[in-house]
Amino acid sequence: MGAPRLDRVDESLSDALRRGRALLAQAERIVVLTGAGVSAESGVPTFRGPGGLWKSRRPEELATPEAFARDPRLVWEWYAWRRSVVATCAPNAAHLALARLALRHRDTLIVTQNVDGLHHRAADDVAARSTEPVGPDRAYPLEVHGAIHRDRCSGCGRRTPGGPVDATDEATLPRCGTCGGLLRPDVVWFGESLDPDVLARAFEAAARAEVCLVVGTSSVVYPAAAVPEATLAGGGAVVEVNPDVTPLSARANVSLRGKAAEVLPALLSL
Ligand code: BV8
Ligand code: ZN
Repeated sequence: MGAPRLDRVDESLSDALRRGRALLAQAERIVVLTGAGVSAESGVPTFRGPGGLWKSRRPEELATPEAFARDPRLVWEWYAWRRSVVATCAPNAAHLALARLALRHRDTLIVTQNVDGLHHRAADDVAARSTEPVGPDRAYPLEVHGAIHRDRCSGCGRRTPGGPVDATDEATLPRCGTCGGLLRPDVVWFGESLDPDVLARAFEAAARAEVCLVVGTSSVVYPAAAVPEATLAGGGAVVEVNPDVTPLSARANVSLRGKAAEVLPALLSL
């Protein structure tokens, strides 16, 4: 990481907001990268923050193919619990502000590391209320780590909408209706490669973007954390929204120290 940019040490949030708004207003192409922090105010626990632990286990221990091979019941118990939490959550003001940006600003791509589906739901909500005849798909995100509400067969790879999961015993775990293989959540685990086409689309858009808006991620998981680096390498700017400092903060052109649901409506308002 480069040396911290001292010109911003004492910048107030309002100064940073003003600079962030100016950068976004001039941008023709915008890429947004979101992480668990954008869903925090919807009640979805983050990975590394308070509540990020589950029964004193770390995501890196459970979100791996090895953990699933070793104890599919335990991994399904964690995902069934997370599905039940997400089912009670709704998009927050940050998701809605990002959906409005993507529906209003032609060349905006939302790339999310989240698997909770809240960006999709925000896009549907905003498009349904819009007076303009615009479909929600422009605000649908690129889900680089998959979707927790979808199942995938470990045998034949068939994808199906996630059904109810009885994780009380290995014998009761969901199985594929086609080949009988064990189903798994349709997410990318640590040590698994991301879909190369999805990844290429994210990096191509980031390299061309004038601004990469990075919201609610600890910027430690690769290759997703490299998306804003592609924008910087292409001569674009990075605007970060995060209450905490992250490894990206020192390289961001603007770092907004605040919560997504509070900062984004102000940053993205017309
Ligand atoms: C890959 C889906 C090629 C599942 C996730 C050694 C061996 C093997 C691999 C590696 C290795 N060393 C490094 C790697 C690569 C590894 C990696 O990066 N590891 C890290 C831990 C060092 N990456 C991979 O394995 C990737 N694949 O590289 O393939 C390969 C193949 C084989 C071998 C080697 C390489 C796959 C990574 C995908 C893992 N799947 N999720 C599921 O969800 O169950 S990752 C998961 O954590 C999330 O999806 C997210 O991407 C990631 C990071 O989490 P964040 O979203 O950033 O959330 P976090 O809690 O960390 O931070 C929240 C942030 O929000 C904080 O900054 C906080 O301050 C802020 N916040 C809090 N409240 C708010 C807020 N912000 C705004 N508003 C608020 N209110
Ligand atoms: Zn199958």
